[in-house]
Amino acid sequence: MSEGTALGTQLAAPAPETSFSSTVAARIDANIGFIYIDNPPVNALSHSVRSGLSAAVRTFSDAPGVQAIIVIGKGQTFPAGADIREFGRPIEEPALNAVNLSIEACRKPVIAAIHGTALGGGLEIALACHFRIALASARLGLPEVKLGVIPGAGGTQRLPRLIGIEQALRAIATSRILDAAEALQLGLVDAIVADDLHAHAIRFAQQVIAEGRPLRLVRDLQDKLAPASAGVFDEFESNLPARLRNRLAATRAIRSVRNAAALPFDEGLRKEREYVEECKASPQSAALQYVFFAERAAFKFDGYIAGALAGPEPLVGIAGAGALRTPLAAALLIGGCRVLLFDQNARALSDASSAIVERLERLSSKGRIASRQELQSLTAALEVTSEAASLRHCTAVIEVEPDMLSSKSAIVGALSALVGEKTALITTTALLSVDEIAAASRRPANVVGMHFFIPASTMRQVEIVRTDRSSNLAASIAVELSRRLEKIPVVSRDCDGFVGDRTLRAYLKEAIAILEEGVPAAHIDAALRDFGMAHGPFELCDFIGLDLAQRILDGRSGPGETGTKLIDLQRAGTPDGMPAHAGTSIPKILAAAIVERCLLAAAAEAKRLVAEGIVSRPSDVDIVWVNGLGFPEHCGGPLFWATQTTASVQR
Ligand code: T1G
Repeated sequence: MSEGTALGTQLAAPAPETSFSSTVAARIDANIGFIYIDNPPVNALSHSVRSGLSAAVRTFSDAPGVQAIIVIGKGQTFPAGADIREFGRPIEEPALNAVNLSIEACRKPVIAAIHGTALGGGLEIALACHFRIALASARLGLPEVKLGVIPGAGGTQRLPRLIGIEQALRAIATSRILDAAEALQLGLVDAIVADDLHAHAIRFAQQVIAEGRPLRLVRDLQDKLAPASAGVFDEFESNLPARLRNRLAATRAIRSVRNAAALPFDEGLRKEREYVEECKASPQSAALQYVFFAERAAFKFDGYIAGALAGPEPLVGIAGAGALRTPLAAALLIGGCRVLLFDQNARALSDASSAIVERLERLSSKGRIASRQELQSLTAALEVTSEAASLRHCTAVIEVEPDMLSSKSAIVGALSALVGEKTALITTTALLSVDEIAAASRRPANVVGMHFFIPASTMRQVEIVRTDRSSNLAASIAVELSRRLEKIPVVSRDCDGFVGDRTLRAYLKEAIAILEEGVPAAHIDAALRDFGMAHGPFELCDFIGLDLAQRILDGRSGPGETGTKLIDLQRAGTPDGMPAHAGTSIPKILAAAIVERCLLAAAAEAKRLVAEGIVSRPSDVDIVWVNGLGFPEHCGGPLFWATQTTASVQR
């Protein structure tokens, strides 16, 4: 099979399909048995899929006319993993492991035809097959560690046998997803095809039959398991990224891959199962699965209009000269939007346009943009204008003026006279009242806020701030733009600090209170960092800049008489004169008390936000902390964490 060639095969009229369960059907086409998995939206491997797949393989295995079997997903993807919604329940037989062992033991070639995202248990099915072909656009991975578990159907034993120990460690312990080209290069798939997966799968199967190719059982492959020294695993574990350092599932994934090199296959499989059960019972897996569903729930709000971002390439205007202009324009272009850059000053417009193209070129050199051709098409989607009237064609116009009420009100007021009746007019304020900015608009219903957490280029969180008059359409457009920007939106009403800064304020005030009781800032930072926060509270103030941190702390009313001056704290250093943020070890009981006080203060403020209707669900606050404020994902967020600790959140 030559990959990438468009080799069509005219199919005879297909034979009727036979149902093996509510989500698995099969049919015989000439000498090939097709098994279709049809469990939208992602072909998750719920019980009906496992039982239907098992029955179909057994049937075709015994069918005399069938010489090869093809497993293929209907809809958007090959199975994307176990059904996470079944995790909390006892496994109904057949377990996926058993299904995979039956596929592997089949005496006829079983071929996985992969498109979309073959993830988790889906990839494990493909690994149990004798051959694998994939569409060039497919992605493959074992991201179970993101859910606090490890691959539990042979992935940690079979993947290393196909791609080697070190590549398998990266894929499993850090949930690294491979594109089809890399999968081919590593030997994870046998061929990739440009299109028409169905026809190519038939062609591949006929070749295997014609050549009498011996079945390739991954479990029997040993050559890539070259004895890996213990140092490889220890070094890999010590170099895990910070977010995985305290992650039980990452350590168990490494241990299970280590077993692949050290133990017989069936023994390694048995140990893998033990680790899965241990991880499933851990609080971390509960928290990570909570975050998984919370992030998806956040995209929906009462009144959400699906498809609000009209068309595949919506035109998004950007107006204003703030620092957000370049990264936002580049991200919108990469997200498939056309961008209309507006500036009345021709020179400023030219400079801004050049800055955006340079950023795209930098991203391209880092591999974020796949090819020169894609870079050219992204650059071509950037339009510039000094004619304000051109903005009326935009689905959304985003102002990126510096965060001052005068400049934001002026630009929103001016733009509101220009944009179309259904255009979302988005203000990117971090600290100002969206209500007040919208008051300057002739069309307040069009106005919503988008607060990007800094650095905007890396933080996944964005707050969509609705005023009482924001239309559902404007809010829905902003949510859909978040998806194009690969960000997680949380829809908030307007209040001082929205969701993140308001709860961060409570957290910082508690940290300052502890400092004023005589605990050094370095101790407070160390306690929260050891808990898993990306930064301690005072480190965070340094990271975002003391000026912004002070404005967050003071709120919209500005510095009160009793307001603490962070700059004074910094100048004073810590009471015992230690350099702030020095490495330090503090008594565990003190560290626990510091963590509890600071996080319970944030949790209490989060409960007030929910009670006031600022957000529609508690999990929205949690994912703002996880994706915007560096809270450890495997603890779920301050509210989830508070319900898991013994302490009461009542304050
Ligand atoms: N189980 C149940 N529901 C799932 C699901 C899953 N595995 N994956 C997605 N959904 C739901 C999701 O909640 C949403 O529902 C809808 O599908 C669309 O998802 C045995 C134990 C596949 C890349 O970790 O990464 O296999 O909100 O909005 O952006 O060893 O979903 O519409 O009601 O994310 O196109 C391993 C998790 C599982 C993959 C698609 N697999 N999913 O992204 O859509 S553990 C994963 C994803 C496992 C084995 C182990 C993404 C996606 P609703 P979406 P998307």
